[in-house]
Amino acid sequence: MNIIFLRLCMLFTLTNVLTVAQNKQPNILFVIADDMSHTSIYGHKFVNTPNFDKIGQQGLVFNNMFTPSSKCAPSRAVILTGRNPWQLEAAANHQPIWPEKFKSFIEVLTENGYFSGFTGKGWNPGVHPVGRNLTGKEYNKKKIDKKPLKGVALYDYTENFKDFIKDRPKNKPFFFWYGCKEPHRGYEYKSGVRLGKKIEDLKFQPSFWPANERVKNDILDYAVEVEYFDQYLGKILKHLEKVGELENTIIIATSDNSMPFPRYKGHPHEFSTRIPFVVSWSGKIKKPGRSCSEFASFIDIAPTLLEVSGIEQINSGMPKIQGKSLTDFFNNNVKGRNTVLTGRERNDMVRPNGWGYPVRSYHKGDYVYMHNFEPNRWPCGEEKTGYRDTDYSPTKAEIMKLDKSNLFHQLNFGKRPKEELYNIKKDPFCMNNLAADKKLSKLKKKMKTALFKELKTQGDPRMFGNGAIFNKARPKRIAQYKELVAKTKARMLKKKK
Ligand SMILES: [Ca+2]
Repeated sequence: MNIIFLRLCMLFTLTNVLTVAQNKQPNILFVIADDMSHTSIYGHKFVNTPNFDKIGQQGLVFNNMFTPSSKCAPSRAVILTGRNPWQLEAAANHQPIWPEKFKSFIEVLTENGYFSGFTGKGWNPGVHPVGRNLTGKEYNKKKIDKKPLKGVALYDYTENFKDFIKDRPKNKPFFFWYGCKEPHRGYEYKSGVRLGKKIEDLKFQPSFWPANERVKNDILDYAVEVEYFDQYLGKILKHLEKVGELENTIIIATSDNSMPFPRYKGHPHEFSTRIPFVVSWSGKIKKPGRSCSEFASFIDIAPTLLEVSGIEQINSGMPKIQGKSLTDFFNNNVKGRNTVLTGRERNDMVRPNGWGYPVRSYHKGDYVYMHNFEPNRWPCGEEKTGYRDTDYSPTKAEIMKLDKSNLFHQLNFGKRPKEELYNIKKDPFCMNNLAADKKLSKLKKKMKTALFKELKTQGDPRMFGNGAIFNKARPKRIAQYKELVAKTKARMLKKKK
């Protein structure tokens, strides 16, 4: 009797220990590059990213992860809130004032016992709410002595991570945001070739850029900054292992938006909104090493990280999250993820009256339907702004040299029709707009109806005639349009002389 009682007691204790161990909140390492479209795990041979790839090899590779807006501030706002840009008021735009009502999931983690911090770039650029840390405490004191590439930032991401780990209370789980500033521009021209890359080996060449030497060099200069990001990732992972926390850490590695090149960053096409995304979590991912092709969105990140840390959304104080936790991917049990919505509002201030370039897109199967709400506006801004809604670059300069009737010029800077429809499988660079194709008119109508229906459900102001609210901005920001036009004019005059 006594023995049975003792055994029962032991079993009870053991079960309790197991439950506690199973419920231990994991650490979270969130890795976010700035303007990166390529890593070698996706088969892009012109970059070598062994550390990023290793996370995917030990976990999951997402083939169809989308940011709903391919520009820094709105994309990061989506990550933090789990809401689509059109559900974020001013934060749909670039460089906004953060609306007070939106709490970030990292603030919620911190309230629930996490020790949270970031290095590099957190949520930016924009005006932060006073007294709040949207991505945790800043760790940016450590700088490098000498830049190995002229275009990189001075942050020593690894040393800052080490400082964070030193400060961490041992009894608390942590959240850390490695916000690498690379491969954001500017680049050191011909640094790719200087570091051993070969122009003749480069296979990546979108069909809407000239395939000349200057453009190819620009791509290789971007490639070495991608690798710079990856090298720091490797050092951070090594330190995580050294302090014995690798096993209990869920790692997500991605980028905020696509590469800073014409028709990519800031733009709404499929190749521009689809972002590299890998996750690892020791022992918690079924059949690790898989890649998944179901659709997912950056709105799914916040609910995932709340779920894995055992926090109920309803108790988070966050406005309703639109995304859905990615744990079904971890459990190899994905159902019903066959569509995704993307779009954009205002990026750079390149139009009068605070106007943006509103777009919403619906991705399903091999097709994407895109709705341009204001086809009379210029997607990159007018010529007199220098098409500023695309970052300056050697590639951009090469295209601007061309005649305006040239197809490259039109595709990169020209106006777009109200509707665009592409078959991504046959036409990955979206060169052939099928919106006027009679054979596809039924499909187009179906996709548009589904898109608008879903946007209405999500409360998109554009669906209720209130799109003008996205034009609002602080006076200082509105004034940037006139300043930009004046600056561009002065630059043109100087060039002529
Ligand atoms: Ca960015």
